[in-house]
Amino acid sequence: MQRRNFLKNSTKGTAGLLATPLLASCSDSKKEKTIAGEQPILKPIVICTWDFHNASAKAWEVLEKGGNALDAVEQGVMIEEADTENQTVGFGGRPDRDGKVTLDACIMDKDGNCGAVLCMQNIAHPISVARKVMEETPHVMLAGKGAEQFAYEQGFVKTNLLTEKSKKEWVEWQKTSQYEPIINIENHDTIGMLAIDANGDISGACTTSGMAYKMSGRVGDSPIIGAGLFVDNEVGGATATGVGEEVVRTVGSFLIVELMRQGKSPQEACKEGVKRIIAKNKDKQDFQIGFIAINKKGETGGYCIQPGFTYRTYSKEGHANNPSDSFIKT
Ligand code: SD4
Repeated sequence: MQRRNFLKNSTKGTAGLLATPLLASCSDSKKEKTIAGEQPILKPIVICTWDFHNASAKAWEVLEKGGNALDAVEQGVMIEEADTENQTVGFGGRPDRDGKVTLDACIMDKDGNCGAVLCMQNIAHPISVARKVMEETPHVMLAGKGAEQFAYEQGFVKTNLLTEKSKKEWVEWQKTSQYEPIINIENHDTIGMLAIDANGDISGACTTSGMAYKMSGRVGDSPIIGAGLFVDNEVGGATATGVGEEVVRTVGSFLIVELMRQGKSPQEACKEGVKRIIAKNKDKQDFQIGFIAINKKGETGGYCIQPGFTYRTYSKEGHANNPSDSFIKT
């Protein structure tokens, strides 16, 4: 039962009796708050797109030691940025059609502070540069050469991000140069991560090398606050993976957080977010979008267009790779 409904009901003759235990149970903010008749808040907890066990385990390690959600999501997604086997994030990411690896990332904290880097080259951990943009500059986004220059000023080291494997595949792709920005289960692994720490505060991070062989200068949803990621510490957070252009068109993550504010569960909100995208693409649904969300109670959800999307959860209740429900069933 929602707290507001509970209070409404409690005025029907039993207010005096019921109000006291309710207020008492909420009086100590350090304790896990419970509202009469509701489950206790599940925290800390971390959730991320796809089956990124190592990334979610790293974030959980930070949270379990009492670390804050911002450090947890940064350190969690850094695992994927460093993993050259993941060709959609950071070092080892697939290049644009000119052979340049350009990275997008953003981060958002409990106070609504945020930072992003767009289309940045030669830096292995764009999420940490995004955090520096948030913490060390009066700005929210830095793009291209400016972002790279700022990273060097902050002590980041120039790194060639194009691995032999990604280079070989790009050389092969050039034989046809067929530009098919279709994203499905086989060719994308962007990581979006949301965490609630022991204080109940929420932060999120999202990082990607974007679409393989994209046009030079192309930026997707992942570094765009509101599209690829949004956090409101009063409500919850959401993040996305898939065809960024479609996520931007609906400002997907912001939409999902607002739907949760209106009372939808994370699951219902993600489903509605996907339905809005479907409504704009009535004749063409051969692409993938996956949304995940978490609310203030630690409830989680995910929804996607094509079957195959999964998301990881990690809390004291254990960890799991959860298959997401999808709009298209087979
Ligand atoms: C983008 N949303 O750049 C990203 C791509 C993605 O897994 O999610 N790939 O549009």
